[in-house]
Amino acid sequence: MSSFFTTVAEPIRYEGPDSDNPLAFRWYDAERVVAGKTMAEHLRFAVCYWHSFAWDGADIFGRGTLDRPWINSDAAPLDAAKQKMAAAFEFFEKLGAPFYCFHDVDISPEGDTFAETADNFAVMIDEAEAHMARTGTELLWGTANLFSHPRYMGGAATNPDPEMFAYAAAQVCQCLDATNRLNGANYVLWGGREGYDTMLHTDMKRERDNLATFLHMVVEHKKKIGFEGMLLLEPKPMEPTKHQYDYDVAAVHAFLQHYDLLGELFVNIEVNHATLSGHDFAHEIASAFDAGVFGSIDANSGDDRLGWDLDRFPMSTEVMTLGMYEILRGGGFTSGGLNFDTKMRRQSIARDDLFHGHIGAMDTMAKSLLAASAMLEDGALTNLISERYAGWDGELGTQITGRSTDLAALRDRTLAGADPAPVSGRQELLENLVARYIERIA
Ligand code: XUL
Ligand code: CO
Repeated sequence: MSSFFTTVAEPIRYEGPDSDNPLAFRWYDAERVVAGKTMAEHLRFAVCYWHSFAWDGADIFGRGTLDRPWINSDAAPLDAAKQKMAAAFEFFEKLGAPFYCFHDVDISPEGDTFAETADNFAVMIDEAEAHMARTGTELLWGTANLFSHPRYMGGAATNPDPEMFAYAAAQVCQCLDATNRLNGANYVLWGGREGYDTMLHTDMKRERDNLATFLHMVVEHKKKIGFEGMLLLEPKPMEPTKHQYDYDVAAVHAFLQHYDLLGELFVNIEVNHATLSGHDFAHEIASAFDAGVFGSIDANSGDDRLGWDLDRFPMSTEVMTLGMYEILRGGGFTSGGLNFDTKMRRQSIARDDLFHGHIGAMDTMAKSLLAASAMLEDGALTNLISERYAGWDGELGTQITGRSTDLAALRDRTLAGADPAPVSGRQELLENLVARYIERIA
């Protein structure tokens, strides 16, 4: 058993909104039933390995600030990886997060050759399996890091060199097998550098075709090994590249349609990526349900003034309520969940800061669930939306949608004097209504 988080002696418990204990949940009560399911079943929280344990706070201007002794450690790489994993599982257990997520390179050191990397990975998958059995923590998803190594500077599946495509395929094959062995609920493919920095050296059609071929190979392998989880693409418009092919949910949906991949791949929507693409989080969720590609969520937030993927903890109940509302309206998660793709600020260097970040985020999501489910149950918004579109169920509406009229007939009708009166959209009233649902959470 690791004792890295020594200042947090007890598992975090629910103490209710009146608690002043910063190491307690005020809203997340795992067993509380909301709209027929427990909060734990609705929210399916996961902690991400990369920001929490594989990153020491280094940014483009300065070296690491966080206390992560296994990074740059003198210990043998596998020993350091085991120390990191023990601390990670200590954290998952004390926080009471039911799931975690990892990239292959987060949990296991890379060797000098792929064979050596694969051996290390096998050791660490055994180690993860033992920790999971001991603690009951489950894997929400695994993924391969196809963007950090210099070989991927020009992309992985979209690399101009097929050798890099092949290397990426090897990595995904290993990681999908491991995710399957660990009973992962899903497998994620974020297109780290699947895009371009400049069109001057880019054959975009070839790159998109190759990406589709890669994804078809992943689908085939998934079927071959009998992996039952969802395969998820994680849309992001830019950063690190200038333009990424998986720009947003709509672009991913069009890509899947074009390359005959619909029904095989779904989306993992990240809040900060939605912001970067110029969309609201709720918009991306609604688009995904509408297109039948909704999968899972990376819950985090950006910053109003910094246009970068900052991966802050989600702390806005206003934003998250509208997101949870769309998730509930769409039917909720199946195998997906809420992964905190979030990182500490560089100055948050106390070990227990990692708890404070996650506790606040879990409470925000629980509050948002309560507000959203009350809104949905009362039909507060749905009734107003039905009223707003009621004309489409009337005579004219059904004539238009049933195509029993045409452009000329509509002109004649208008010439004959039809002169519709506009009706208020009532946006402010509705915003106040949402605010009241948030105020009333109990
Ligand atoms: C990067 C990002 C990744 C994916 C997994 O912006 O979100 O961490 O979630 O590769
Ligand atoms: Co993410």
